Amino acid sequence: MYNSLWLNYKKLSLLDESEQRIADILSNVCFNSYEAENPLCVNIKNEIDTAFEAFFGKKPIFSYNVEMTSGLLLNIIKNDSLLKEGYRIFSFENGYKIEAADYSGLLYGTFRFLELVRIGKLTSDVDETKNPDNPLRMLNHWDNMPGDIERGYSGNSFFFEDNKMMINDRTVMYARAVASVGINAVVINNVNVKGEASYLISDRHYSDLKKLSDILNGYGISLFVSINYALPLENGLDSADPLKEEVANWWKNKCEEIYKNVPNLGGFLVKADSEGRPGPFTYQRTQADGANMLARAIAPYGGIIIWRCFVYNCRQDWRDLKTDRARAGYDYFHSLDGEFEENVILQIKNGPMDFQVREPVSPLFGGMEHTNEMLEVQIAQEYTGQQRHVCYLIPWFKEILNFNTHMKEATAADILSGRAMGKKNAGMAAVSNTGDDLNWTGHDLAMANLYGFGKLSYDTSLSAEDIAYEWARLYMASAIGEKSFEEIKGKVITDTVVDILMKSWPTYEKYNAPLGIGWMVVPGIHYGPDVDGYEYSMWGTYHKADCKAIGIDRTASGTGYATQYKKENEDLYSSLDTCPEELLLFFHRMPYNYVLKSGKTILQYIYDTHFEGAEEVEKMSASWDSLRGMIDEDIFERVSKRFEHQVIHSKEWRDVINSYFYRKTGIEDEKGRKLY
Ligand code: GCW
Repeated sequence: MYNSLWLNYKKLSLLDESEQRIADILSNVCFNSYEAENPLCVNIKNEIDTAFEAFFGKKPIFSYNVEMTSGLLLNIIKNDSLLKEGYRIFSFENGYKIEAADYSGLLYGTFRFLELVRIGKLTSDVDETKNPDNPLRMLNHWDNMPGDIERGYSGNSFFFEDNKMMINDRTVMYARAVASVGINAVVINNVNVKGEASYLISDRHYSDLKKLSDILNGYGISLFVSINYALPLENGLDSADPLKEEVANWWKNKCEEIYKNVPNLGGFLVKADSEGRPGPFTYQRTQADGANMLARAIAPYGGIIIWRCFVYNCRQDWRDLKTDRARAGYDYFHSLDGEFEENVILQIKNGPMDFQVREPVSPLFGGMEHTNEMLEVQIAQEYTGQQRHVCYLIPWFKEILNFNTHMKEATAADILSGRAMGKKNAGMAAVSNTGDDLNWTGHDLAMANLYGFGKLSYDTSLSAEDIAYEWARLYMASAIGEKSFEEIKGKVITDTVVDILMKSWPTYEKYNAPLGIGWMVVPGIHYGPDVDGYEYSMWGTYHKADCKAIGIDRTASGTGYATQYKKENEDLYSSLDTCPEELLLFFHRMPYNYVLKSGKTILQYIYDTHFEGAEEVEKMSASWDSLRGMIDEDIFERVSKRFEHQVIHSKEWRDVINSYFYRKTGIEDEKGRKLY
């Protein structure tokens, strides 16, 4: 059982004349440049049929490749303003047109058109032209072939079960939904490639891969797989040394075999030399040696190697006070700038650590002028409440995109879109938050991250608020049935949901690890507070709190991490006057009595934000309660249950963190609130 996400079409109310006019116009559709054999064309037509049947109670009359002067007209055209996968939607006297330079663009235009109908924005002067900002807009699924999902918080995999692939109607629903927000590439298996997953690229699974790839291609999506770097070792070779000819040849043959069977495969995603995964370091080779060897093998087929920069020593001795894990990505990759093949893209996590609630943007953005780069964010909320706490991440992604790297004054968005360096292999990837739960994302409000990531990766200029509004309107306010938006108090619904979403990340941050320090989670599961959980471990994630101070000096006089940025940013972070306070403890070791700009000491700030955070969750929960009876009952109940938990769990966070610092310092809360 699964729902249709934000494609949950319902009959439209058609209350007034203008709505009736739209319905009349849309009863005729003319699809020019229609190719009956092209799956994209067939799917575009099906999308229109499905939606219009739901909206108006009947399918439209379709005509193909004829001159028509009214109705909805779809057309492939060539002009300067429409680029690859772009579209234009506009009205004319007797109808609407959707134009694009290719069929993917036409599909995106169609989905957007259907959204405009549903959110009441199909006005008579509509004119929307969009070209995607990012060439690759990708989801990374960490699904394991037995069916579980690494860091999965919404059930099991819908791609795999019992070491087999699953391809069914849910696969199609998935493809439709993610395509509708602009996703054009997916990796279906976990980057930790083990067991049967090593053999995903083998005879055992080729025919299923081909089948899946065909389905996805029909929605403009290319299929990628994660691979095991040491695969030659499992196939009779005694080495995976990237500079050995026999290894390179093995991969060449492998790629030939793969592409014979799955001709449209997008390429490979590789996690090498990280957290126990094999890689070129075993053979004293560089990350570029490894990536390039694979890149050459896959290049003849147009394939791409997406090589992750999440490389660090995960067996650090906590007594080693010099090594700073935050430095690792840059230290390993920076000197390789310009050495990667054109079909290699480095996939870089947004921050130097690991998806914490707050981190600076990785210095690799802006640190490698001659290398293809893409961003990796995580909408699976591993460290941000695991889809049990509401945490809408798009406002944060916006901050990341807007970060000025000071490399040619390019923002992160300029770089990962490829436009700053004139690259065509670039983009954004998100570790997916989907599973086989009925609502796909466990928490219904977590669905806004899936929708939002897609929308943002297509158009990085969208605001987090607008995205939240449109999602809330589609998923909750437009999906209740035949009543009009006004009648169902649609504005109350969308205002309430948007307000909750927009507050959720700042609130989560308040009761989590303070001021950019990160990592105060229960080791392994990464859920719930455990301030010292990782403090004496080998993972390199230390806050170093004692009775006087907390934080890491990462300036030039400390670990030197800050020096990995361009000078302007190094200065920004290194000076206490300019370092953004939310990152203070990431960059500086500070005494608890240091006074912040607000006039509060760090300690009092910690107490205050943790009390506030927990209070804000209660308020969000109450505001959700106010929607009882107004929205779909199942959605309402599911979210209410999650809020019940979040209210309790945010207090747990509050009390554990506050008590920790109270006990370290012995200093009372100025406001006399209960500390333990
Ligand atoms: O965040 C960490 C996770 C691991 C994950 C790793 C990675 C897939 O805890 O579960 O492994 O990052 O990104 O490779």
